[in-house]
Amino acid sequence: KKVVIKISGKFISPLDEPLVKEYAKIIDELYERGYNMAVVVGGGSTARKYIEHAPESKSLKDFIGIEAARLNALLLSLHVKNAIKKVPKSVNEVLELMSSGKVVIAGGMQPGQSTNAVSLVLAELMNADMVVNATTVDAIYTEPPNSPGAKKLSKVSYDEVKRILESSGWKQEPGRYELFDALSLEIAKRSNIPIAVVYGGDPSNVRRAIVEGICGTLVTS
Ligand code: U5P
Repeated sequence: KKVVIKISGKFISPLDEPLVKEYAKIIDELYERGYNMAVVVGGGSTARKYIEHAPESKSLKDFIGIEAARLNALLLSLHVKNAIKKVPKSVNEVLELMSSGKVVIAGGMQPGQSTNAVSLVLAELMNADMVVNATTVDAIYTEPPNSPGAKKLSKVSYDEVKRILESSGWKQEPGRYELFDALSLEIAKRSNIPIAVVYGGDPSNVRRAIVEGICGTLVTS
């Protein structure tokens, strides 16, 4: 089984080493059980801080966010026994590193998107069965999770996720691509790649999604 794991930078950062180690353990365990994996790590609060202090150009802000995500990715890769200790900067490098059979751990790639888009591109490149998105919410809701009428969705379409995000003021801005960026949903849709949304604060949710198929929300066509 081939999977891409996208982990929010909120959970992979120098601010919480025990959690980084827990993720590393689970990735090694899945690798040793025969799963073929790529991992993408977000920029978290480090990226947001750098973005805040970068010059007023969206691409420059994205650019510094990319580097922050790469640094978090490198941190994780150093803790994962079966990972390549090099963070790819392009599709070219991703393909090269993937041919090693080890776990490739990526951060950002290019401006105009978030690490979510990177995870879907990697999923296409390796023909993955699914993407697990370990994020800051446990599921996708009909409205923003903290609003009173919000209902949890166990399954939702790519188009519906887009509608939900748009109705809550979705922005494609550096450091503020909420939950999914637009590109990630486009790529998931064109290649029909299911995305399992789970709460990333507990790494065992990732294992559960991959091994048992249990997740907060499954996004499909
Ligand atoms: N970013 C990009 N391109 C990428 C990945 C990330 O421009 O391929 C930038 C965005 O500004 C993003 C930030 O908000 O780095 C941190 O990534 P993320 O944690 O939002 O996914």
